[in-house]
Amino acid sequence: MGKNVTQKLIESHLSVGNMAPGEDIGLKIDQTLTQDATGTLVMLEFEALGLQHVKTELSAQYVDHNLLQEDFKNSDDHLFLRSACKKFGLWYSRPGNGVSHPLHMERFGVPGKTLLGSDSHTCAAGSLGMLAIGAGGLEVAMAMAGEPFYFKMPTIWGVKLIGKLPDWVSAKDVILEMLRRHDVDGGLGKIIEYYGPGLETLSAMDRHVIANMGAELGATTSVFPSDENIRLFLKSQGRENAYREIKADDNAQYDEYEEINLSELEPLIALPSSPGNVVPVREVAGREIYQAYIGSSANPGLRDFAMAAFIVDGKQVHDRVSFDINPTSRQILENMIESGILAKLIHAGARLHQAGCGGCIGMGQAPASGRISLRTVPRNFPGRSGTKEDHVYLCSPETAAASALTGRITDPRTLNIDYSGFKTPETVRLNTEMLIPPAREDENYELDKGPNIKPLPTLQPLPDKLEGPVLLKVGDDISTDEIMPAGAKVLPFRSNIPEISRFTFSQVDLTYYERAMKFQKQGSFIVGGCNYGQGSSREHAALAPRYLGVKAVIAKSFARIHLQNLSNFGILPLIFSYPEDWEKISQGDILSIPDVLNSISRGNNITVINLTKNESYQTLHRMTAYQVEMVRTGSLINLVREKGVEASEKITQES
Ligand code: MIC
Repeated sequence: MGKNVTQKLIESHLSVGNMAPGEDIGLKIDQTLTQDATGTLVMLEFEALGLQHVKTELSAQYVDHNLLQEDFKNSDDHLFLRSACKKFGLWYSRPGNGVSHPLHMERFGVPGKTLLGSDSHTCAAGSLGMLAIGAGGLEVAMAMAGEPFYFKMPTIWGVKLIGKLPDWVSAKDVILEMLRRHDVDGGLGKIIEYYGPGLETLSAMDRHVIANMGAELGATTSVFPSDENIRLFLKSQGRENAYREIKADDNAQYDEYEEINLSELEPLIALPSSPGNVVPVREVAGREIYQAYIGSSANPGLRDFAMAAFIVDGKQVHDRVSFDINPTSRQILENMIESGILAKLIHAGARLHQAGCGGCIGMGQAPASGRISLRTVPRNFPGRSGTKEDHVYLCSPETAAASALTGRITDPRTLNIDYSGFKTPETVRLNTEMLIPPAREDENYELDKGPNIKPLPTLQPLPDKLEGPVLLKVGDDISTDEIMPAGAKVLPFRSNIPEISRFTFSQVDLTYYERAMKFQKQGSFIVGGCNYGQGSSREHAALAPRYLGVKAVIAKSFARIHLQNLSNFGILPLIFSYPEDWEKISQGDILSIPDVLNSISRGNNITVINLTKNESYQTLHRMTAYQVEMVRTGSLINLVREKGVEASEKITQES
């Protein structure tokens, strides 16, 4: 039987297991990506694991998230990362060079390679025919040390694209259509592979838009073939020699099938406060807006800015609207300048921000209270914009720019502008100056640690018996933004766990930190609904609760990256065998799991006793033998210290 692109990518990197869905597999990782907001922890972990130098083909560290420098903290982090790159042998992308995902695609992406990144949108590089996966920082640190990446072989979901996008409809509407159909958990346990004749009309950057937001579907990653459009993209970046064709065989099969007729799509928009709340723009047209925001890894391409410029050219945006332009890379900014795109935007009233993630993670540009903000970013989880009860809608650059003009949500088709489209340029102006290559022999280089950079907390092994209160009970789809917010106030503490832990669950319950501190020694539980921990890869959403004493999270289901982060930091992730038991537990109930150490090694069934209600519940753990050992020893770091960096191979072979 012929192979699809995903199978080809996995097979060529398989180091443990076999490719049957549900099997535990290990993959060789060729490249890693880290960004500053997660990278400081990755470098501290690399150091704590006693590792010396990266062993990948290429590892790149970007500084794109924490760019506002209100005091020394973020700037100290930048210098720390610079020193870690010199010491451990990574590329360093300087602050202001831009967002990791489009930059990685432009400068380092190679069809056929694997990429592991400590950012959930690492999957964007699937646009180039790479297998690119977002993961927790500890796994990225292990991959930097040359260790395989372990995960359960997903099912492969073939999405056939036919037809051609109509005028005013663009790649963002394709991924919004996927979210409209399948919501934020529709991709759990799946790799999405796009194929079919519709691909011909989608440029590499269009594919980036679609692959990037596969993260919002909960998918392990998204994959595109590497074809002529990829060759043209790499050529325009001066890297045609990196091109290699990778296509599915003619008789390739998929585990699941779906079809999207591009010709039938229309402008779509995700309503607050979930990327899965998608409706046609026309259904909400006319609502008054405060902000129109263009940029981020979800719409990073020159075309996205060019289309916005085309719409506002020679006009003025509405005087209520903050029209925020966030160039995604310095190179794109230079091309915007050279082609006149920037002048058109600025003239029309745009507010220009530095190249980076900016308002997408609440690093400035917070919207006015109770007002609508239209953004081309990938996420609109509650409060993520920095405004507590925000109203963020996700849409294409076309819809955002059209709405900026009228001051109301506007379907771009109704402006009656003659559509010109965008022709992807064959050559672009390159800027590689702010990417600093790895130094060769700098193992003695001192890590530059400012006063806010604190050592990782020591995590104790799992005790024999867990007993403590349910400190918080939450519903479905709780995102890591709700567990541990991002934003300008919190992000500067990413390298200081005791301080950042003060913000744990602050979006949901302001009393959580105080209450948790009382049980820090004894331990406590969290009860969650479906898809617990969706969204980002931030380890802080596991490490901070752990620091506050959380011993187990019992949920109906978990998001992939967060589930792994929990076991990496020694929190027991348990799944209700009977989801209706969620109803029976109340916040404040005292739960107990006696003989927990033996129970998790013996099998998958764990009984949780509710001492307050005199009931018991059946739960399951789906951990591998390797993960059980992490939880037993207290964390992956403890395990590696006990058994060496090859712990995974030893344990997997023994089990
Ligand atoms: C995000 O979009 O949520 C982030 C901020 O990029 C995160 C990483 C982080 O929390 O630092 C992600 O997507 O993993």
